[in-house]
Amino acid sequence: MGVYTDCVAKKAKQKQLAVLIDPDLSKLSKLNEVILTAVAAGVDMFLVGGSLVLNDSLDRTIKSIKEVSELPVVLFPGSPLQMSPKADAILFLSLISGRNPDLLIGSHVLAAPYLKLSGLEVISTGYMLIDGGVPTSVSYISNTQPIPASKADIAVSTALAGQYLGLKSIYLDAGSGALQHVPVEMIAAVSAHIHVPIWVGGGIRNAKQAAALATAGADIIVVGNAFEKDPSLIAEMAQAVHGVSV
Ligand code: 1GP
Repeated sequence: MGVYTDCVAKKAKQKQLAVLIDPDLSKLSKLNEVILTAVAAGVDMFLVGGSLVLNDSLDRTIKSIKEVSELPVVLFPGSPLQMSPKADAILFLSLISGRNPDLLIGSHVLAAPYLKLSGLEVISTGYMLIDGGVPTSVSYISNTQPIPASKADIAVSTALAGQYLGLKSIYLDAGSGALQHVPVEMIAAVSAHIHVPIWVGGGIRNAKQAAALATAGADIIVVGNAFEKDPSLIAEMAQAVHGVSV
């Protein structure tokens, strides 16, 4: 069964928790601690990627995960350079909240032949940047404006457009280290209008927030920074997310 098929099947049964590992930020000792704690906590998958990956840490990170876990490893690339056939799947992100043609289709054209050869499962994903109260790396590097946090209607229209274009999932991201995560009201509004799986990440710091977002309609909660700082949060966050009824 592919990662996406698994996601869709689980969508009807259980909310999911994905641990985001930024290969550049993860010191080796902390990386192993995060991976082992996540596996023990029963998380659903690992996402690997970041705005900048400055060395060969991508392959090393995937290898470290694969050594101790059979969980899916999904690339969450900040650029077309962040591809590795060692992963299981890739979120093929189109930045639909922005109007930068390179990030809507240009980089995808460059990446497509590599993806074909790589054997990676490709999950087309409408990536939506939502204002999290602080300028983010994604906003700066992509040269795009986030959707204002108060504009749930714009988020709904954008997500719907992405679904109508055939994108297989939608990712609402307040950006790594956001002051405020994506508003619960926005997730509820988007989830009421689309049927594809919804990923939500950026600035989620505790189990209460994760559960509230999952209850509002997020299918997969993505957490990076908070786990990097305190891996002991992973178990309670996994329990909270898995405990939300669907
Ligand atoms: C960022 O959604 C991810 O793209 C996760 O953000 O690192 O703030 O958890 P955090």
